[in-house]
Amino acid sequence: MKNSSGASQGTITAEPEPIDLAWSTTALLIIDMQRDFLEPGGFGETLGNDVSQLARAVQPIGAVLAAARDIGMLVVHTREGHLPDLSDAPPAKIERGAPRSRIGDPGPMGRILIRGEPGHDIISELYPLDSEIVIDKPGKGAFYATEMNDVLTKYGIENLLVCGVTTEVCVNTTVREANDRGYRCVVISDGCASYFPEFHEMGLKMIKAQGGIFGWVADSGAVLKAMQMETSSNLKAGASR
Ligand code: C5J
Repeated sequence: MKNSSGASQGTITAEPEPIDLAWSTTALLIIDMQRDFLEPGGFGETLGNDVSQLARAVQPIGAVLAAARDIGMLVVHTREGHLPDLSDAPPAKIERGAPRSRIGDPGPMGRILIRGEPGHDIISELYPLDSEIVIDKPGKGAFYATEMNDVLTKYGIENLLVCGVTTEVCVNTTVREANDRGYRCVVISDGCASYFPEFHEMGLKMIKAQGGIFGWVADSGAVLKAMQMETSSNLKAGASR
């Protein structure tokens, strides 16, 4: 479907209301689908979490990622982590709580939450293509101390399809700041997960409440339906990236 300026767009059935998105100004943003959060022995587990809670988001993200690749949509992956010398890790973050191991300590997947270690990498099912953008972030939000806004601006991005982990931490922090920066965010409900199912539910409710105070929420089926009405040739023909 084309909008009034001739750009390919789709309508996503979302809450609190449907939203029309032009695909050429939309990016898929996949937050922190890293081994450190999803696999035993990583950062998430050292905090006492049941990491199996996050597995349910992998298949829905994989389906949307495949559709995004098919239509040539910009894909951005993020990874939370720190430099090996921990110079970008505030003591307040490292010292917090009583985890089994702290950030920077050795673990079965290398040093916990450290860039370049196996645990910091993205899970194999969602591994980025060389052509996709990977942004390393030291914080929970994807804009703090990163090149995120410059990258999105460079590609003319106005809308974000957001998924990843965890719903109430890195996804919510990122969406809140993206919203303040003027991006329309559609959060993919089943493409997000939390160690705490009730926080996942509330995290999504907080985004879509009050007329969509931070953005929209749609499930992967609704996003895929809107994207699959686009043909690869439509977007690829108009794409300059
Ligand atoms: C957390 C994240 N939960 N990616 N990080 O520490 O949500």
